[in-house]
Amino acid sequence: MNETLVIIPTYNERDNLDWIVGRVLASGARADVLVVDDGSPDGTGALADAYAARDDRVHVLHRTEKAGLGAAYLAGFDWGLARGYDALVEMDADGSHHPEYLPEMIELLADNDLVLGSRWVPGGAVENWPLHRELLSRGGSWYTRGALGISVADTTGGYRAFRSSALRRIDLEQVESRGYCFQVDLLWRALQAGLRVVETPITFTERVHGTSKMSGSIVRESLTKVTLWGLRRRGRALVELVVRHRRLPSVRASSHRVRPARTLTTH
Ligand SMILES: Nc1nc2c(ncn2[C@@H]2O[C@H](COP(=O)(O)OP(=O)(O)O)[C@@H](O)[C@H]2O)c(=O)[nH]1
Ligand SMILES: [Mg+2]
Repeated sequence: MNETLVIIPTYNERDNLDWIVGRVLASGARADVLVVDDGSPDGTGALADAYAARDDRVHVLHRTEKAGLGAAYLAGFDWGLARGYDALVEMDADGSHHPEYLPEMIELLADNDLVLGSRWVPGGAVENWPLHRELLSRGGSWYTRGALGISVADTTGGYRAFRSSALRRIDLEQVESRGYCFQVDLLWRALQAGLRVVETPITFTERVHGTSKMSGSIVRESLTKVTLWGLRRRGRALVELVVRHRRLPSVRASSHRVRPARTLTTH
């Protein structure tokens, strides 16, 4: 078994599947692949089974219905952690995340817990993306940074490598997001858990085959959740401030008692 598992969630990706799996296997990353298919009506699951039958580095997890990107990844993480992989990688099926970056990302895991493929750091880029998607992505990262008080440039990207031991430090059962907001959710939890997170520049290329599953409800879920987490964070900060203030008088009272002793020792 290879030490790295690349998890590829699929929903109606039949024209992309063989191509993306082949590129991962040829990337030089010595990785296994897990396709997590949500019962795609276009037969992606059957294509993945056929690949798995001819190459034992390829595995397939079939789920019965379209339950969102986050739910698919959580199932994939469970699968990979149960089998003892050292590193788990998230990758879209549509070719937007170039498998050729894998060796470099996995190498970065030597000193980090989570490596984010980032479009919005110097050296990062997007190709063939409609302007409205770029604005949504840049705007989403900007809003998330402000709401959560974090300095990550690309908070919503979906090309990531996790050290398994670090992923185990996050309570994955608590992850509530099911849609694309899952990416921000997991990043936020990773940072709160004190994981060492690093961004590495990637070029993201918009898909050529098939259609995007991005939807208004996915955007709404993200906006609502990030706003809520941001408010909770500010609420917690406020509570801490109040508690610290209320402690101040007692600190002053105790220093009262300390002072005579100090006077004695200095004379
Ligand atoms: N298993 C599963 N995969 C999904 C689901 N929604 C999206 N995906 C996959 O997630 C990846 C990213 O989706 P895509 O539609 O390309 O999103 P975009 O790049 O933001 O437009 C692709 O591999 C999709 O097939 C889902 O509900 N279940
Ligand atoms: Mg895509």
